[in-house]
Amino acid sequence: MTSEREGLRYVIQEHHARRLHWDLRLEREGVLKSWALPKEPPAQPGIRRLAVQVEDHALEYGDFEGEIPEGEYGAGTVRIWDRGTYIPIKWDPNEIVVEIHGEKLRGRYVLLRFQPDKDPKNWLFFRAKDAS
Ligand SMILES: [Mn+2]
Repeated sequence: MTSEREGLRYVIQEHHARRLHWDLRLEREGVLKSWALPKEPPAQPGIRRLAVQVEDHALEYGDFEGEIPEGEYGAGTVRIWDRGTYIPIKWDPNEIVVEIHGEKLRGRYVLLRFQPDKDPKNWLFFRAKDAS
């Protein structure tokens, strides 16, 4: 397992399933915490994307690229859209702040559970404004 000093694993897989989406995954306690984004993840501040939390995935899955066969869950093509490491700044039940070091996404990002009681799977994912 990666140590926190080196950074934990971060990956986004572009998933051409029945509907195109992006799977954001962050290593946490030996698994990949996972969210599905219906729209492309934002590289700049000011764009908030819905991120629907899905089941944890095994760490090894973060390297997966290829075809999920027809008839299986998530059938379609998976490609690595971005990967790297991240540092957790804050990991609360309803708010996660991370420093992402990827190729496409770099900087401080926030995951915010915006309806914790009504719809706990729904989060917003966005890049924080740069600190001045
Ligand atoms: Mn997916």
